Amino acid sequence: MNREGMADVLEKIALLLELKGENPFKVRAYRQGAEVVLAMEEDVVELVGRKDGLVGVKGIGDALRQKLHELANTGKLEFYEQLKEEFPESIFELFEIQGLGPKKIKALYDALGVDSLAKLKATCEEGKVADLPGFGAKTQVKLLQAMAANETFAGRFLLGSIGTMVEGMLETLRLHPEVSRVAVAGSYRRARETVGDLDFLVATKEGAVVCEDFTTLPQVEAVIACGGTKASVRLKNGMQCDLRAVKNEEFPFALQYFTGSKEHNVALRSLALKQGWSLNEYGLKPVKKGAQAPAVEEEKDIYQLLGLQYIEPELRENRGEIEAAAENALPRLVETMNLRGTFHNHTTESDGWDSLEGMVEEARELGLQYLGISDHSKSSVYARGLDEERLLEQIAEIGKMNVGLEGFRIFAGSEVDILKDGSLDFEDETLAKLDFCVASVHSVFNLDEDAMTRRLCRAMENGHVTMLGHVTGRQLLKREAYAVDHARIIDCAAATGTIIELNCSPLRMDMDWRWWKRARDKGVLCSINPDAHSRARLHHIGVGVRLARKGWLRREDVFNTRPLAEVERFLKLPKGER
Ligand code: DGT
Ligand code: CA
Ligand code: CA
Ligand code: ZN
Repeated sequence: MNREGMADVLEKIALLLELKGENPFKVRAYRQGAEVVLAMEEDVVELVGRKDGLVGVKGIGDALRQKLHELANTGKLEFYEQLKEEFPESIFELFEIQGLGPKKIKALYDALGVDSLAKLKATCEEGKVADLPGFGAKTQVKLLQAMAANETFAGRFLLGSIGTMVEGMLETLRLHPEVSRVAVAGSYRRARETVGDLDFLVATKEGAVVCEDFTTLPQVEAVIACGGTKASVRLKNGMQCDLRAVKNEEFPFALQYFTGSKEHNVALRSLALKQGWSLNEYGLKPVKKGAQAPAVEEEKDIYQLLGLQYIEPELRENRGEIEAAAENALPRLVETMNLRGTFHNHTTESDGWDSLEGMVEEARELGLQYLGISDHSKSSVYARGLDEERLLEQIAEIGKMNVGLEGFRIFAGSEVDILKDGSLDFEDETLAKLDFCVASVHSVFNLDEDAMTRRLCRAMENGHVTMLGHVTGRQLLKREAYAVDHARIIDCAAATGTIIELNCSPLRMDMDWRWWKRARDKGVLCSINPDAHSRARLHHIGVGVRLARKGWLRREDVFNTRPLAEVERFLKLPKGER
């Protein structure tokens, strides 16, 4: 059993225990175990196979260790098999529905025998869910909407969650002796926040061999098609995945074509036609007979011979990039290596899974110079939000820890709740004691657009609010954004000198990439924040950079590319003078 398989079993045990109403700490232990297994740097499969391999690993207690051991050695877990017997397999479908937690699922199951999506839908349509205590007509409508949303989202995956898998597949393909060039194209390469299918590309003389071997990769669950130039498979995580095998001289054209977007390609092809070239996925031909096509070895040669600057894949959405490239006016985009620190991170003080020490250790391993800690504030009770007293203790602890750190600084902050009227969860005198503050909405999502926009603007008008957190509260593939007027938010951020966060938790990617260019042009700074709830999730800053690039952001537009000394100076100044 591989790493993902083990984590999946632990995650499912957590769900079933929750459904049974078991002790929440026990539930949490399994969930955390799944996270640890996924994040471990060592070869966890090998470790688990050895008798004492996992002794002393943080987040994995004795009971969990024995269960993982059993899983690794027998491929099965008796405890899980018995637990599963108590429920039908289809019950897991219900956990995918927004607004349905274990408590509600249990009630539906006990009272109405709902044990699958199909049954839930039928039961809602019959109006029976409305009559159930604790549900009501409104909830019933919401559930129907959530099920409809699930159908529209079905089959897409989060960019931020598939990176390790994709890089692993690329790496294996690169090692193939018959392969000279490899790339992943499509929406993945363009850094769309969600990805439909994966489009791999190889240059080879032995297309049939490579296609055949591709279908035997460990990530593959089923083969859909396999021929001399193309293979199509379904991966274990449910994703569809194509491989196209082309000749070496076709590779740049295929890479350009299959990277897309379709809209970008259409515009590029019509530009080529105007210049006398017919461009497709195999090559470039003169429209008039007799003309000679120039040599193309790399993808960038195609742009160059059309008189364009090279257009980074993230920008290829036909949103002005071709016109800018023609005028030599493309921005030089921010890069991961430009980041010097990051803000908006949680610890075990609120709902994070790692201690302050652990988070700092990871940030230093990432090569950062500073880390902003912002645990939740008191109104976020579900997340064990800090009250004033606990916040002051945390500030003191951070202060003490900073003394011992060389060349690194922890910034003490708070992710302060924006209350319904736009006031904040802490008084100004408390906020004044912080190095920085992220203000976010975590409740009352159902205001109309104008009221929600005024609420966010009022928060930004507070002189202590350094940044606005996850602007729309969206959860990709799960929960729609709440209504906000982005243009007004950006204007207000510009007027008040408030930074806007690019929350790069894979589920969020919020503010959306389509708005960043406008923000940048109004002089609003972006902070690429992982909203990390564990040390492993600090690594999401990398995918955050890709979304920032997609939003046309340069190094100078991203606050956390600034070195520590500059950030310290910035945070000390009053908002209006920065
Ligand atoms: P996805 O998979 O839905 O996340 O989005 P993409 O962009 O990866 O789309 P996909 O996989 O259907 O196709 C990959 C690329 O191939 C696409 O970005 C552009 C190119 N392509 C596909 N169909 C067409 C087409 O009809 N016309 C043109 N010009 N390009 C196409
Ligand atoms: Ca695709
Ligand atoms: Ca495709
Ligand atoms: Zn938040």
